Amino acid sequence: MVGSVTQFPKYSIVIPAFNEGARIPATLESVLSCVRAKGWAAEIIVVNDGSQDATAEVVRDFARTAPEVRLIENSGNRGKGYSVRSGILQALGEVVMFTDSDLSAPIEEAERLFAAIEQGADIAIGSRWLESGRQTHRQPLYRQFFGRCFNAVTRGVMGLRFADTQCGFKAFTRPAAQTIFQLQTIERWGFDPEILFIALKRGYHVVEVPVSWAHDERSRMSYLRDGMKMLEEIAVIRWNALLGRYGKQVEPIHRPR
Ligand SMILES: Nc1nc2c(ncn2[C@@H]2O[C@H](COP(=O)(O)OP(=O)(O)O)[C@@H](O)[C@H]2O)c(=O)[nH]1
Ligand SMILES: [Mg+2]
Repeated sequence: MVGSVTQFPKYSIVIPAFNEGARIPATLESVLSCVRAKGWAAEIIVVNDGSQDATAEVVRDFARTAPEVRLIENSGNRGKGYSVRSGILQALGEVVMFTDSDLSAPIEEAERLFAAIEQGADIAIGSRWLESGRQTHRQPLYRQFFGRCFNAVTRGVMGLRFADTQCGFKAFTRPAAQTIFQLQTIERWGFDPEILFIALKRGYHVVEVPVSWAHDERSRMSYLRDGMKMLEEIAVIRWNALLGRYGKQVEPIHRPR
C-alpha cells in the first residue's frame, strides 16, 4: 500500500488526465468506492498531463483523505501515451491497468481484465467491439468509421489482429508492463498499437475481453488532426521495428523497499 514499506498493492489503476477538472471528481469517487467495495488492495495513480484547469488541486484534495490516491505531474502537456507510461512505470502493483478519466468503461469492468490475467494472460485489453451490444452509448458514426479504418490499418500494416486496439482500458502483469512500457516510444494517441505490437513481438499472451462502454461526448481527441498523426506514428513503429528497437533487453524496475 502507499505509505507502507513492506507491502505493495495488488492492483495499480493509472488514470491519465488532461484538463479533467470537471470529470475527475466523479471519476475518483467511483474508482475509490469500487476499490473499497471489492476490497482490492489498490493504488490509484492520476497522471496530470499539464492541465490548465484545477485537475491537480482536485486530485490533491482527494489524496488528503484517500491514501489510495497518488498524483504524478508531467512537466507540461506531453500526451496520453507519455502520461500512461509515466504512471505505469511508477506503479507499485502486481497488476497494472490504465483507464480513461471519463470511465467510459465503468471501473467495475476491471474485474474482467483482472480475471483474464488471473487465468494466465499477460495482458488483457478491453474491447468495445467483441460484443458490441455492451456499448450502451455508441460513438457517433463518423468516429466509428475512423475507428474501423484505423483498425484496418493496424491489421494490414502492423499485423495486429484485434477487434479494438484503441480502447482506453488495458491491464498488464507487472513484468509485461515494465518490459513493454520501457520500450514504448510513441507519446501521443498512437501509443496503443505500439504497446500491442511490442507485446506480440516479445511473446506475451494478449487476450481481448469484451467490456461495457458508454461513449462520453466530451472527447479530448480531434479525429482528423490526431488521426493523421496516428498514421504517421504507425510508420514510426514500423521503422523502430526495422531497427530492432523493440528487441532490446529491458531491466525490471525495482520497487522502493
Ligand atoms: N487530449 C488529451 N487527452 C489526454 C492527454 N493526455 C492525457 N489525456 C487523457 O486521455 C484520456 C482519453 O481522453 P478522451 O477525451 O476520453 O478520449 P476519447 O474518448 O478517446 O476521445 C483522458 O483520460 C484524457 O484526460 C492529452 O495530451 N491530450
Ligand atoms: Mg473518452
